[in-house]
Amino acid sequence: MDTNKKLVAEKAVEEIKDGMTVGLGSGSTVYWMLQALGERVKDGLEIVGIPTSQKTEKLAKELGIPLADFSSVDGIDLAIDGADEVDPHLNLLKGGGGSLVREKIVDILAKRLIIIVDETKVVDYLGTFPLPVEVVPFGWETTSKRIAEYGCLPRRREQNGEAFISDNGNYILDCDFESIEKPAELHENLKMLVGVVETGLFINMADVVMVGHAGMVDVLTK
Ligand code: DER
Repeated sequence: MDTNKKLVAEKAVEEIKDGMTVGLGSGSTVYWMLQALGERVKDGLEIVGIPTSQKTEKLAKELGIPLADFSSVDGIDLAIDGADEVDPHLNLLKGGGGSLVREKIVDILAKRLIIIVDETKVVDYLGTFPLPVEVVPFGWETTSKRIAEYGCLPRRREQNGEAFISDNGNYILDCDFESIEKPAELHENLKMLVGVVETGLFINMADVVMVGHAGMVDVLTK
């Protein structure tokens, strides 16, 4: 049982107000956020959600959370998402769940981004967790070699013995950097490489990080 994840997820849902368009992140902490949001919708909360993955979309529908897409909304009031790592500057390493592209599209548009994690995600430097990079399948081997020149070992993510395919039809390379001292610079360098769609480095995007630990919630802001 993810006690601390459930606690922090329920705390974040308190920030959702009637009439909001809400970015719905992905992952196991967000799972608890959706459960709590579904209860509030049952009690009459009026919102629309923009899901960041097919998995989130499916669960939100099962919970009766009204959904919309970008054809019908022109802004996002609040996004709530998880992360794999959070550094002291609130920079994030994300993509462990393979949804980093849609997460970044939604999260960067949101007027306010709240990240929900348990204490295991708080680090001094990003990079202990392998950095996910989404790449176009065509020529991925050459893209991988270019990424490796920045000092990592890219591994194509597999699922059930086959290449993992993202919701966008791309591959994910998990890149072992061990420690990323300059995440903003690394993101810019990788993003420039042909074949790279997006990296899991979310730089200067989080407004608030809520950390669940020992039955309490710490609220971190920049
Ligand atoms: O892929 C992501 O960035 C997700 O938000 C996810 O990795 C968050 O981790 P969690 O499943 O521990 O909440």
